[in-house]
Amino acid sequence: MVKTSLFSVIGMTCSACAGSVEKAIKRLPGIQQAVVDVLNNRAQVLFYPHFVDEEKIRETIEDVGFEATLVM
Ligand code: 9UX
Repeated sequence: MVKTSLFSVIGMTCSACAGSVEKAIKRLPGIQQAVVDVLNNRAQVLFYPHFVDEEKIRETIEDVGFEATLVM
């Protein structure tokens, strides 16, 4: 079963920022899709909970250099 989570991502100033966040998320196991919206400071992620969880995704976004919080 795929789960969908929405994160707030603060600090992205260009589309390359969004691209690097997307790329980092997609490198994790269990990610089906990641869409990062620089204009709205959001990342929507579809993932398989058996392989990865929200906190791991959140930490991965932070590792790229942005402040991430789980919205829903
Ligand atoms: Mo370009 Mo976005 O260095 O921070 S990737 S502005």
